[in-house]
Amino acid sequence: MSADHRESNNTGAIMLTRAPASEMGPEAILEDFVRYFSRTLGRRAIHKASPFVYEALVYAVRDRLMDRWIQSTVAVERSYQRRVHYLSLEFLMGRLLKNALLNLDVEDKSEAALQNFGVDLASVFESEHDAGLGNGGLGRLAACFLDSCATLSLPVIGYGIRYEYGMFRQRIDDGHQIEEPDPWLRAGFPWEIERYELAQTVTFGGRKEVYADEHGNEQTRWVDTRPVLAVPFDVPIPGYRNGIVNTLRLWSAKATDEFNLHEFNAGSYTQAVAAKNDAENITMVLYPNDASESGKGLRLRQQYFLASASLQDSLRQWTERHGDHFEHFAAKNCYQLNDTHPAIAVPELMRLLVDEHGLDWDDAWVITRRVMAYTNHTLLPEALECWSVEMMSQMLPRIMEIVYEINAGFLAEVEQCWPGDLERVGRMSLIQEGDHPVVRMAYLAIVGSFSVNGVAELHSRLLREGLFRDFAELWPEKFNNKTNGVTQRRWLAACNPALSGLVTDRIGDAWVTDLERLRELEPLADDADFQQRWRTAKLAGKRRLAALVESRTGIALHADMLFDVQVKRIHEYKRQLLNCLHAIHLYDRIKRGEAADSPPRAIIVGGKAAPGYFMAKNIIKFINETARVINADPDTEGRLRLVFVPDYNVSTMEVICPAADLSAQISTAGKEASGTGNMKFMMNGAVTIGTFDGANIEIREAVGDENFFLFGLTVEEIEVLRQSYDPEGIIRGDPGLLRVMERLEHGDFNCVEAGIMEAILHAIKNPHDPWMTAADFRSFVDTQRRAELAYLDLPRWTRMSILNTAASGRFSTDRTMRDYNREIWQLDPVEL
Ligand code: 26Q
Repeated sequence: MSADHRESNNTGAIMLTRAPASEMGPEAILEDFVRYFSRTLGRRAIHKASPFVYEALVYAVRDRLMDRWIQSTVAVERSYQRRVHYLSLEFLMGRLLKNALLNLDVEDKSEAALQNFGVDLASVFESEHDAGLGNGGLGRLAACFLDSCATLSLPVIGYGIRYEYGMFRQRIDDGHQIEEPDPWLRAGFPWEIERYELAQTVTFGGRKEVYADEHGNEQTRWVDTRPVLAVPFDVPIPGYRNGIVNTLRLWSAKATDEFNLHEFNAGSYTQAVAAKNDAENITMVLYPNDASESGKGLRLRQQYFLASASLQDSLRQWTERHGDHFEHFAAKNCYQLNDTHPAIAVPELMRLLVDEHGLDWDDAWVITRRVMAYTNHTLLPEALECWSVEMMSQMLPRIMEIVYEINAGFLAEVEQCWPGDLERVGRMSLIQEGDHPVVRMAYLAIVGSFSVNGVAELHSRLLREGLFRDFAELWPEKFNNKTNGVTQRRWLAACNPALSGLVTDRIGDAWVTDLERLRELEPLADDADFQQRWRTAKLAGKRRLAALVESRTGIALHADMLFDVQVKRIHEYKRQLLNCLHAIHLYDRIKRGEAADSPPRAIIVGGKAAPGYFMAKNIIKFINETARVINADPDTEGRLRLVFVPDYNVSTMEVICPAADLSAQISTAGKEASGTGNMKFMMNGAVTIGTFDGANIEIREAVGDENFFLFGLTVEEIEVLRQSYDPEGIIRGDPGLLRVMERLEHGDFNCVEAGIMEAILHAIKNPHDPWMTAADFRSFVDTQRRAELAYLDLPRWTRMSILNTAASGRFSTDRTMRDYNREIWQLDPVEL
């Protein structure tokens, strides 16, 4: 090994500063691949269906990341630069191989290497299991952020949980959603590296004991605590062709040896084993975002486990260098909290600084408030996290004590600002009093941080004016907006070879790291030859989706149909119900012989319902029953299809988004924080039919009103109408909606199961329907009509499609990360 690969440190160890570099040529990749396949994995038969082909290729690719990974890590350590720790309970990574090959620029070489065995790379990609460590938008956003930070050379480390079971897999059985576990680690996860030597201990429970220290001073300590070991598994995050590899560090829970021994010595072997299970259960399963799951103790344990392990890990790195001197800590560290899920990091950092590192409360509080930053992802008041004081006191007594102390100091600040305003003090308290007092985690996050951001302009404004109004009045400077984005490396370059190939052919490939360059497509929007190629590329995407739909549902779609797509988690506020009512309306038109001038249309819906969300599961059943009737009616042949795509996930979206013509973003105004699927569709040339909500507004601004189908009430109109909302009156006054309701009541789409149709009908007719589905029906139907007429005019539609892609530059997470960096993080790029 050459001398520049090593150096000694003060422990006498020889430190590797770089791993031996692996060659990037096809021959070298081939050689490594074969060696891993035969010598490491011990397999002989190389064929298309072998899972070991995937595994051996990952090892060969990982070797090629390793050198850069070490160098990137060393560069950050050496330069002593400021870093960001992105704390998130979810990282919805999906598959990693294709993106790693793209970012390393070795896709063609790997393809060539495998060709020697008659194995095509595409089938190897398909054999990779999704890393489904997230529910939806929030989790996928974290994954896109990591890709962009690595590409921008920003020193950001992701901290998350290595769940044994990711997001459940969805099966549709007789129209119902059935959840199945996702044992994604069963065949191993070849990207990760276990770093047992960096394990941390996280402690739960315990009680306070007062004792006298060596000077006779009264001190407190915590005894009878239950320790759990947090073992990190590192996943490499390569930047796009820039030599940077960042880290995603996922924590896994293991019972500690002391713990077991303690129980064992007390004579209870079975209790010791049960306790081991208890500890290791912490990272067993990802919670599906679920109203019925809120308040569950295991979820709080997950949150604390992540927060404590991650903070300890970063404090370990600090004290290794600086000892217990924290003067410059806040200048060099920032923790971005992905929603309130990891917000318990606020009191935990206080505990670590005060109890473990001997700082004064006031010094520790100054530091904490300078390092924490909080991102909010929801406007639904019922979705704001609260934890019962009783549970927190039991599970984390010292943390609860610290929350009380933070609250006391904070309420004194409020009192000083608004003397005598007791109502305000009650409103703003971190503790909501009552029979069952709870800790309001969002307030804790706001009080304990220097930055609070929403994820789209409208959302951030509504946070300031509504949900967090009191706090925005107190600290206007804390509140800011960071509009979401998506990474174009995955969501255009990798998932849509036809369209991205065409784009690169015309304007070069600079858009891959500078998405605003897509604007250069604008002059081509009316170019007949380019339009023809554009349509051909879109058709390729549509054929691919048609094949996927046929294989999963047996339903055949034609690529010339208008692909009208709504995929996202199933939730009432997202109004999949409204979409289904429109499908029934179109069916009704066909049955009445009124639809002769409509283009053939495929309405494609997909998404998972939280297992305990009764109404969301009803909606899935309702869509499937409606689809069954529509698709079986010979009158709809070649004209209308309604499909529910089972098991919507990241890799399914990679097939869906290139195929969409129309992107349905139809949430009740003021309810969707941002949306990010809307951006993936736009980037791939879909036109949006959308409400005045979330990032739809910014999408419309970017592309222009003539290339966007806006419909529905605004936030203000919704709030006014709510006072006098009369859905039955609306139904009576709208012959189209009336016919749809009559068909439903008449049992045309009868769900045999009792209660489902009743629940659907009641939801629509309820004057207190929070989502006001009936209110937007007419506007939605009329706007859908405008959209289908536009689709019939091929040059016009193609122009709109091109202009949507061309205007999508703003919605790259590269831009989002630059915004975070400029206004919150202030990081310097890593220099190798
Ligand atoms: C709550 C309680 C118990 C267990 C889990 C949860 C839980 C889990 C996940 C609550 C919420 C989530 C996820 C929320 C989410 O994905 N929000 C979406 O975030 C996107 C990224 O900012 C936005 O674009 C979407 O508008 C927003 O809905």
